[in-house]
Order: sequence, then structure tokens, then C-alpha cells
Amino acid sequence: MTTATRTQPLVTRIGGRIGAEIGGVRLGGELQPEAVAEIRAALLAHKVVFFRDQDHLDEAGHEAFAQLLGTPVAHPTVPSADGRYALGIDSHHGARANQWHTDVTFVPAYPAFSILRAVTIPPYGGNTLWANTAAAYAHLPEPLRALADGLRAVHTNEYDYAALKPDALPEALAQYREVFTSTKFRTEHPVVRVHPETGERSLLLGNFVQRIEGLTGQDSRALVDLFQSHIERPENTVRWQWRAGDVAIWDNRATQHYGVDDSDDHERTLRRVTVDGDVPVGPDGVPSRLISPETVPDPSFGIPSGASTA
Ligand SMILES: O=C(O)CCC(=O)C(=O)O
Ligand SMILES: [Fe+2]
Repeated sequence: MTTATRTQPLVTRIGGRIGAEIGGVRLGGELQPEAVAEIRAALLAHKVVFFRDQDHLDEAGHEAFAQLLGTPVAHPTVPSADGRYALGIDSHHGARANQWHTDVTFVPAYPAFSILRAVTIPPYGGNTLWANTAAAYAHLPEPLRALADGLRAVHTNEYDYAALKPDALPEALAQYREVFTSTKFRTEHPVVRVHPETGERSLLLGNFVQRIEGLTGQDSRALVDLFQSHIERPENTVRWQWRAGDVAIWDNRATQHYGVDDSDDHERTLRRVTVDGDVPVGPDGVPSRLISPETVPDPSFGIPSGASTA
């Protein structure tokens, strides 16, 4: 008896706690549902998955593939590189992401998945690191898990994730900041998020955090640093050395990432498409809450129309 042949995704783990490479797949809108299901399962298990040799992908193919994982969403404030969903990460336009962060946590329903495609890669450096925030929570000593379970934090985009290089002209910096914070968002999230698909608990922090609710600035900073240092432990991380044509997909609900800024003035260009997520809930079932703005942007990012901004 013969069976229909199809390409079988081959999943090879990279780190002990995070990261896997998937071979035998040509990404795009035509991918078979079985392959999509296997990619999704690997993504939930390993938090970030990598694909080599996807040079055939253009903006349209990238977005068509994203649609197989959910609904693509544009960045809430930064205009898209292609006028639709794709965000340009372009070293020559000053985009740097050399801060540990989870994408877009300044809105309630921040993206579930981010899909990053390497277009131009420098001759050295420019790696990206990811950290597994569920593993970070699971490996906390019990008293710290109990402490984190009861905390909530305010996230805001008034602090910029893709900070310009320190040597950037002040005018360029001011202009970028103006775009990034054209709408100023403040959202309260639980510090521990219960994952809507896996049920795992993870630490929800990163560089959009302004402060922990109910604490002074000093206590808040000390606690954020304490939990963030557990997230960044090398055991919880994986590091990817890009080649042009690579694609990385991460579960943005269970990771943070960091783009290493060490390739001098060499060109480095990537494109990111994000897929919409849902409103986080903490261990007590209490959902995240929009604090501001008062007007509902489009798309709504989980901000209910007529939302109270109290
Ligand atoms: O430049 C990088 O390596 C990471 C960029 C980033 O943070 C993102 O695509 O969300
Ligand atoms: Fe990012």
C-alpha cells in the first residue's frame, strides 16, 4: 500500500529549556494543516522555533503564513514597512531591540506570536536571544513564586523598546520617540500570566514595565530586577545566529527576547509580523486592564469599546 508523501517537519531541540530548529518545511500560505499543527505544537513546547532557507518568502508570503497561526495585527503605533502588517527592524533606520522585552505588552491583548524574517544580515554579530519565561517561573524558589503570583505591574510604551543608538542625533531620537509613543498606552498586567493554551504560568515583565502596583519606586525596581534576573539566566535562554532567509517564530506569551547590538554600522534588516493574542489572566483569574488611553485604537488590542480608563 502506498501513502501520499508529504514533507514532514523535523524538530531538533537546541537548548535544554528553550528553542528548536524545524527542518523539512517551506513556509508560506500554502502549508498543509498537518504541518501547521506540528509547527504550532513545537512552538508551544519549545517557545521559539527556527527555520533556515526560507528565502522564497516575501512580505505577502510572510503575512499569508502568519494567517495560518492567527490574525495578523499591525503595530499599534509604528507604521508598517509594507503598509499592512510587517514591521521593519532596520539598523540603518536606528531600530535596535537591545533590551529584554516581550512584544507590545503596553496593550492588554498583546500579540500571541511574532514571526521574524531575516532579509539582510551583517557579517558578524546581530544575534537574537530568547528567554523562556515559563521556565523562569517554574524554577523560582517557592516563596518567590508565591510572591510573584500576587503582583500586578503597569506597562507603558512611553519607554521605547527599539531604542535608537546612543550616538543617534537628538532630533532623530525625538522623532522616533514621537512616532513610537504617538498614542501613549498604559496597561496593568498580572506579573504571572496563565497561558491560554498550555495552562503554564509565566513571568510577564520586560522593558515596558513601569512599576509594580502598590509599591514605591525603589521597592518596585528591586522586585522587577529580582524576577527579571531569573528570566535572563543563561539556562533559560537560547541564542540564534542569523543567516539571510531564516525565520524565527516565538510564543510571545511565554518568552522575552533581546536583539544584540554588536554589528557596528553593518546593515541588518528583518521583517516582523505579529499575530493577535488575548487578554492575559493571572493565577487568580483577574484579567489585564487598560489604564489609558481613553479612545479605542484600531485594531482594538483587546481594549473593549467604552473601556473605563479608571
Ligand atoms: O532585532 C532583533 O534581533 C529583535 C527585534 C525584535 O525585538 C522584534 O522583532 O520584536
Ligand atoms: Fe521584539
